[in-house]
Amino acid sequence: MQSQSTQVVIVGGGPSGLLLSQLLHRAGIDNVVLERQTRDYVLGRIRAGVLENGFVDLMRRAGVGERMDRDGHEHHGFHIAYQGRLDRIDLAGSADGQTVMVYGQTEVTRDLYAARDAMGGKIVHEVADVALHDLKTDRPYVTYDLHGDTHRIDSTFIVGADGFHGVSRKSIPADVLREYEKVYPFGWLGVLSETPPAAAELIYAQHDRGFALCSMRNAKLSRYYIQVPLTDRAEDWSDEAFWEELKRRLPVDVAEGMQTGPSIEKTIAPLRSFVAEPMRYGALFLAGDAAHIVPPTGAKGLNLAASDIHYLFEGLSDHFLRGDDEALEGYSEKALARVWKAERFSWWMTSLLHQFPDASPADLRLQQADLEYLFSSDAAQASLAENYVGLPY
Ligand code: RFL
Ligand code: PHB
Repeated sequence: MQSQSTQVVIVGGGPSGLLLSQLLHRAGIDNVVLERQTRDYVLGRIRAGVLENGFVDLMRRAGVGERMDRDGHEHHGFHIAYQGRLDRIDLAGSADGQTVMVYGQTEVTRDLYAARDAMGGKIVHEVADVALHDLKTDRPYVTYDLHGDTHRIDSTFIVGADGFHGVSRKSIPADVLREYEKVYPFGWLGVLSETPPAAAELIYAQHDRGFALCSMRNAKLSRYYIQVPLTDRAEDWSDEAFWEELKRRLPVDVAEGMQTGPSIEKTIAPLRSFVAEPMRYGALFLAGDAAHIVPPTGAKGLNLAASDIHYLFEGLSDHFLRGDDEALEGYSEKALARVWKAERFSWWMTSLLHQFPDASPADLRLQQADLEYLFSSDAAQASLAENYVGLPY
């Protein structure tokens, strides 16, 4: 067994883990990131595309904002299409001038890896059988296998940033952990294509055939999603079938004007609302998808990971640099208060825009009234905008 020690072990080298690692390192706090996959695998995941201001600020604070500020696109609004109409949510006008940044999770992760490399950050890839030990003591440790050898790292704290399927949350005893879950009866089929975006701003479409979303990564790269039954398989959807179905769900002029091309990625993601409480167990702190999942409709998943990391970084730096544990003690409560509000928003936006297979005629009329209310009320639009740009930390 090979042993080492550090101040914080971070399980998971996705955006949450890497961002925390970078912030801690810059504050002089030693840490090691353990990642199950290869770097190429992590960078191959096409996920989030819309960043809140809070995330953007945190990237800058971590010294990794340069490429994002240069290549990211600030969006002042987005569209909602329904019943042949295309209405705009004016984010900047409704939410005190606040906007969002369109910059892909792949690029965020790439920038974070580059920054970690430049500072000599310790990231161990392809670890297997990660196990957390003695979490209720002040001498916790982590063991893992790497290429057949067993390793041990002793630390003061362990951060579980290992996503929904990670080992960290499962290390909290069942009689301590409370899990809240809502599974939706559909998924999103997503396609990435090297074509110009259908429109300058995102379009969320509510349609009798199901939800659709037109998003983008840059002027030459588009990202589209359509709601599909959970029984569908991505490989059964040809590119032609995807484009045809997408266009049927969009306003005619958008559909007629858009460019299509070969897909360079095509996957189906199930939709789920999930929260695990508490987000701390002894020396273990959960962050990001390890603790909570939102359906992607409000673009909140990665952004919630960022607010967790913000609170956790404050707590850990106060502990190590000032000997003050107040922020760390309050981490779970503070993070969860913001998490539940984002859960509410993502559930609401999902309910507003999707077709639910078991919806009654009354449900459909209520959904329609919700949309009509939204576009007849400045207050309702301001509420949507306030949540979309991100509630304050
Ligand atoms: P991740 O990205 O899942 O990273 C966790 C990492 O932990 C590793 N891991 C382990 N490592 C060691 N030992 C183990 N036992 C391990 N088990 C797992 C994994 O390999 C992985 O590298 O979680 P993190 O860092 O918390 O980041 C969360 C975000 O990835 C996620 O919330 C977003 O992608 C959600 N999301 C969106 N969020 C937004 O804010 N805006 C969006 O526009 C948006 N769009 C989306 C999305 C997610 C989507 N999918 C596919 C779920 C669109 C989609 C389609
Ligand atoms: C994306 O571009 O991948 C994206 C954008 C907005 C969402 C979800 C995903 O709500």
